[in-house]
Amino acid sequence: MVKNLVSQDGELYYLAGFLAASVALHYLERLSAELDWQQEVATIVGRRVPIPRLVCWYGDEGSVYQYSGLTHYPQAWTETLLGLRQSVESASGHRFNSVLGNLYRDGQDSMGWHADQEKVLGSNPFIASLSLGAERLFKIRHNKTGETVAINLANGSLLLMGGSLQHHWRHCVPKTQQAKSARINLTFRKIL
Ligand SMILES: O=C(O)CCC(=O)C(=O)O
Ligand SMILES: [Mn+2]
Repeated sequence: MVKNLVSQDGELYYLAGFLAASVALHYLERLSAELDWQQEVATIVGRRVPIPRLVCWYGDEGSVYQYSGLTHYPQAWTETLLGLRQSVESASGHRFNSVLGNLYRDGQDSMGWHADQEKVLGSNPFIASLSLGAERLFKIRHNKTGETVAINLANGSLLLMGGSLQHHWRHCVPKTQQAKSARINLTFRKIL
């Protein structure tokens, strides 16, 4: 049984070596070329700021997703993504109808503190997050106690978030001088 990495208020599991390193790097190359990576622009206090990573959104028709004022209409699944979804579903025992892709071009790309708590995900979403390429630090902090857990997300690893985690904890992928190369993260989700 895999150990829950948070002491309270949710579930967080880390599976290192979910994919073999060589297989994961192969997917990194393939998805870098194959997916429709977009530079999105967010409006923050009236100013338009490019978000510090590239993103893409794939899923079943109708799995429309909104966050930070941006609406994502999914593109149709590719064969590669369907294969990965199958593996992630078997390992996690959960079904997913969409995937958000994040491409961190190097250590200067990042994701700020947030929780995945959009209404369309339902109250206690189960999210499976696959890492390909450069290792990056993932931090998660409890909203009340400030308890922080840090995990190096290795190439080929799978991180699972569930239970009430998104109500009580925020997570981020900070900038770093260490990572010089690219990382793709795929977060498989279920839009209700
Ligand atoms: O890149 C990661 O590991 C985290 C991605 C994430 O938190 C998200 O897409 O909501
Ligand atoms: Mn997230």
